[in-house]
Amino acid sequence: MRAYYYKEDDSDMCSPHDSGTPINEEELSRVGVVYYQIDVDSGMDRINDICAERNYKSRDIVRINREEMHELDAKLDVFFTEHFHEDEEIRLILDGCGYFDLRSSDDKWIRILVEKGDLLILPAGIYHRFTTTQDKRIVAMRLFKENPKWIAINRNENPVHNPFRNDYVSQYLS
Ligand code: KMT
Ligand code: NI
Repeated sequence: MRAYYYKEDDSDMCSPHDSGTPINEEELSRVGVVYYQIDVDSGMDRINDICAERNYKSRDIVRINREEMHELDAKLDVFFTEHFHEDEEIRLILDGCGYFDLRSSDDKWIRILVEKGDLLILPAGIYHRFTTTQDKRIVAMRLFKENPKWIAINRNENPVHNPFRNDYVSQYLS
């Protein structure tokens, strides 16, 4: 995992956009983001423990690559549209790399490079987006609590009136 402020430039979304200004785990925790490093080759014990502690009851695997994902570029455009969820977004990277971009407390983009062994937990209500690195290949385990509200609420110009977003704002941004 490596986090830094995102630099706006003309390169495509899958290029690094590295401003050179790093962000540490403590700063991430201030916007509610939790990170664990997992040794994914040494079995599932550690991940099972985290799931038990945090009440994650189900999981599945998403494989993003040109061969296995229908209309890969269209899917990536959807993932890269700024949104939030009413549940945590929990991803354990099993192979490949990707970028999670999320909003800092002053509404700048923070880019997080994730790779094998990174477990990233985005809190409910945080605005974020996802893309792969330029090779467009990543395998990730998605972890869920029971019955997650798995919709993406896209950002637009109007303020949202959503209790989950409001809870996030009052817990982390006020
Ligand atoms: C999401 O919700 O953005 C995804 O599932 C993207 C792939 S997870 C690395
Ligand atoms: Ni999301």
